[in-house]
Amino acid sequence: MFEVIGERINTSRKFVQAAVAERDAGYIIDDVKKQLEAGANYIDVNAGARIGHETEDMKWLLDTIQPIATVPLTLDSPDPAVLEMAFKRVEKTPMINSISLEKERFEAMMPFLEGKDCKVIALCMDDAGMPSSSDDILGRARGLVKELNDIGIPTASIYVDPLVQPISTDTTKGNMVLDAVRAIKAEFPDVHITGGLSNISYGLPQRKVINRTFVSLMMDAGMDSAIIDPLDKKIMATIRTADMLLSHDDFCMNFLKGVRSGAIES
Ligand code: THG
Repeated sequence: MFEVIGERINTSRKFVQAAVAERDAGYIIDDVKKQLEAGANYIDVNAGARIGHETEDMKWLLDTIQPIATVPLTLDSPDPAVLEMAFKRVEKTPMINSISLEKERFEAMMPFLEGKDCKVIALCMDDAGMPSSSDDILGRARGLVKELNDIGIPTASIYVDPLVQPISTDTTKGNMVLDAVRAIKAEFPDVHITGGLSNISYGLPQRKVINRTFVSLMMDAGMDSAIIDPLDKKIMATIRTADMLLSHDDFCMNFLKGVRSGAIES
């Protein structure tokens, strides 16, 4: 089944940033509970936006969320020192977000990841920047899978983020990432595909309809996870429906459950 990574606990969001600054635990707990009720399979925690405060903000967020976290957390930071601290504070096997092929980040992350029991999001980013073709994305995914396998992370624990890019300036960017996902899944059937989706619609109006149409195309290509707002009822309904149509929902049970609870409507 498709895995939803709830993206809302991120200090780049204005109200979350204010709640973190004021140490308003009630606001954070309420938000996480809503994401869990909406069906989040992971809760992403990103404390990167208050410069100079990431370690203490992450610590406080984790201590606030941990007691109510019925699902594992996605620890979202580029800094291995923050991740090391965070890793020690979580009870369930976390997902680490993320490693990339950028030299500095890669070299700092590898010793942190070696020997750890965790899932890992692997960004198809390197020092040349964003990938420029589907072959480029595939090549980077290949490099990341090999390096992570070499330090003992099994392919089934790797979540490749192919990096979605805007179609407003280049309409081939949709096909580029869709083709890459198909190629990655053909070569590594056990690998997961995840990522944010909203970049696809950057620069265009009515972004949400673009994002949710795109997620269903990505799911056909092999995407089985995404970092999204689970309180966006329409994208959640699209994901549940596409999962059923792709035969990932035995007896249509989750779809029917979603309809009965009112989460899915036409
Ligand atoms: N890949 C991976 N990790 C990621 C991303 C990704 N982590 C961060 C980000 N992208 C996903 N998380 C968020 C969290 C919040 C918002 C968007 C992405 C968000 N944005 C509002 C907007 O864009 O309009 C504005 C924020 C606000 O409320 O002020 O909410 O791609 N691996």
